[in-house]
Amino acid sequence: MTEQSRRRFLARALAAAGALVVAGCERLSESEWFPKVLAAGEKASDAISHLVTSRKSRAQEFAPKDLSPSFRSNGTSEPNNDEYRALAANQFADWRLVVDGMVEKPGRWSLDELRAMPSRTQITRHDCVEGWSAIGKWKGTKLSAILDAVRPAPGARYLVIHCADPMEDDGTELYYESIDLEDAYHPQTILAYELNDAVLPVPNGAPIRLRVERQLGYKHAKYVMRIELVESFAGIRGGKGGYWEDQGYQWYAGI
Ligand SMILES: Nc1nc2c(c(=O)[nH]1)N[C@H]1C(S)=C(S)[C@@H](COP(=O)(O)O)O[C@H]1N2
Ligand SMILES: [Mo]
Repeated sequence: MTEQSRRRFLARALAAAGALVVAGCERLSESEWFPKVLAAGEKASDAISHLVTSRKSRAQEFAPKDLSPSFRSNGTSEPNNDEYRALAANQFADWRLVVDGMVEKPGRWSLDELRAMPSRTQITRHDCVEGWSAIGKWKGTKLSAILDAVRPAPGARYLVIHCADPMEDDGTELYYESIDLEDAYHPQTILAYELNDAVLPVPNGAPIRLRVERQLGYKHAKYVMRIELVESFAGIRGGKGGYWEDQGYQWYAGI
């Protein structure tokens, strides 16, 4: 390489790195938990390099010795909903997961059918914005397997996850969440039916709850009833893609 071409190469590399850092910083300022990462002593340079490779990377996994003594419940611990109570009374034998919207082949699955599909088991840390974390072992159906079965239609971009639990005493405002197709196909994204080697308890979201491990606690929808594929959130509840997002939380809650 001549000195001139070496300089041109360096200039281009620096410009590219600068753009990445700027992109990373935008994400940093949007991310509510970033101060927590700094507080935990992670070097900023590590955080930035993690951010720029982030969407395909995996969340950290842990060993059995790291498991929290118990996994607390947060938010709803028992949905105040007659339909849900009837399903729970029967160990969810009559519950069906409905997957519809922008798909070529809408589907319905019983809990036994979900248990027979490709699964993944992972020990991960759950981080809630309220300032607590817990490490738990989750087993569940790979969401990618469900998507392979329903075949998203061209134009489908998001999965809206509709839950059973009302957030108001009058029974309205059911909890809901959403993720994009990239996170839905991610290998660690599962519909969990087991926690710590036992049937998923009601306080933690029975019969199934989403685990989307690179994101914060509120994205991990419990009491999942229906998954709807959509092109945008327009016309869906507050239009921001989730119960907490409608109150101002970030839609993308992680790295
Ligand atoms: N349906 C539903 N999903 C939910 C919630 C909720 O209230 N209802 N709370 C969220 C929040 S803020 C957190 S931190 C986790 C808590 O999960 P856990 O009860 O298993 O600890 O669930 C998330 N998913
Ligand atoms: Mo949370």
